[in-house]
Amino acid sequence: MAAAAKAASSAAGAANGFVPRAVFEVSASITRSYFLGHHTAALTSMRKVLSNIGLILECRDSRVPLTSTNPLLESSLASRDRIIVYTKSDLCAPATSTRWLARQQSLLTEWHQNSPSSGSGVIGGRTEVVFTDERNPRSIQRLLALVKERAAAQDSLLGLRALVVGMPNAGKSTLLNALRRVGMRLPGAARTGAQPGVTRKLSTPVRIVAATETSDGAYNDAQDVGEGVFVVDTPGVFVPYVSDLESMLKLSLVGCVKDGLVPAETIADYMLFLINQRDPTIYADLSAPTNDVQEFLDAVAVRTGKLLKGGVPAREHAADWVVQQWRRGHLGRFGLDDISEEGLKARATRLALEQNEGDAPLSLSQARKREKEARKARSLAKRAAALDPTS
Ligand SMILES: Nc1nc2c(ncn2[C@@H]2O[C@H](COP(=O)(O)OP(=O)(O)OP(=O)(O)O)[C@@H](O)[C@H]2O)c(=O)[nH]1
Ligand SMILES: [Mg+2]
Repeated sequence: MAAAAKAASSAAGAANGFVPRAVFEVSASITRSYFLGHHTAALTSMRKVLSNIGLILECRDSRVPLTSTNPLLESSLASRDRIIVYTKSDLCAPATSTRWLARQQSLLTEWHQNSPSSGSGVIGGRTEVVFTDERNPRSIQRLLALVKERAAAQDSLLGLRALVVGMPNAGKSTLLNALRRVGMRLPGAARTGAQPGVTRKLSTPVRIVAATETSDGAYNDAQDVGEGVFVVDTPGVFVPYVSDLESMLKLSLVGCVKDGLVPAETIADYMLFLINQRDPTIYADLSAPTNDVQEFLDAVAVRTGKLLKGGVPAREHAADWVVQQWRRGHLGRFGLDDISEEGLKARATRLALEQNEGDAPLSLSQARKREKEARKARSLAKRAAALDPTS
């Protein structure tokens, strides 16, 4: 038996009696704000160009379709038609789950169309939902077909300008490049990267669909899209304050906030908790099933040679590495939000309650105030702990 298979089988054996944690305990003091200068500047620039924009392509990470909603973007850009693009669909389910993905798509479409509190920001026009995987040209073609439809419906000689928006690291620039690659057979025009904050400014318009009429008077397409379709890339914009702790963990795990803001070990622990609820044999090559993150990270560090002087496991390094592995789909491909009928119902009830209780999205100054208060409480708690001789 090969070593990996042997390890997997022994871990599966060990997993037989393994009971995963039912709840994830986390300190309420983790940072829940990540609103940077360029996020505010981006919103201002978007509002300035909005009069020339006919369509919003709002990107959300398909692993967190509900949690990666940004009410700030919703309200700032609410006057335009939009298509909600659930990016990275290859990471939210195994490649064989095409039926499951189709069901998710129809549930989310229904959710956006029927629920006023769904976070679809209901705009003047229709809200369509598309799942994309940048490496699957078919998924990009489906989106392009919808975009062309919108361009033809707007019937402008100048064509259509679309703004691609979303949370940091949602895959906006990658989507723009994929649309250009499939729509124009041209190489990418935008810089992309695995960390949030790669795009810092609005881009110049990038062509993704050719003009209907070519320079020699011939016609390119059955649909009249005038001068064609152009897309403007934008920097990712985070929400001013995340009131729900688990949402902050989810957004950190998918890479929407800068690594380090929430400690790497906490994110790795949350990932471990989620994997354990599915199938602890997913990490059989790295560790025996465990609910103890330190034990897990020590095993990962030993297995991958991440050791400090004297052979001490480099836990933080191991935590960073193992989270990257999950983000690349090497430790299971699954979503973090519950997109079942019951899950969506529960979400709608919660949103309605929050709105009734006045816990609606915070304004920027409210959010700053709340973060300042939280920081003050954290430092007071630290000082009190340092003074307490029993601690
Ligand atoms: N697996 C997978 N990875 C993707 C997909 N789309 C984007 N990514 C990855 O996600 C990361 C972020 O992509 P970007 O396009 O830079 O994200 P962004 O939204 O422009 O990020 P900011 O400009 O920083 O806000 C990169 O590592 C991409 O390779 C996808 O469909 N599948
Ligand atoms: Mg970008």
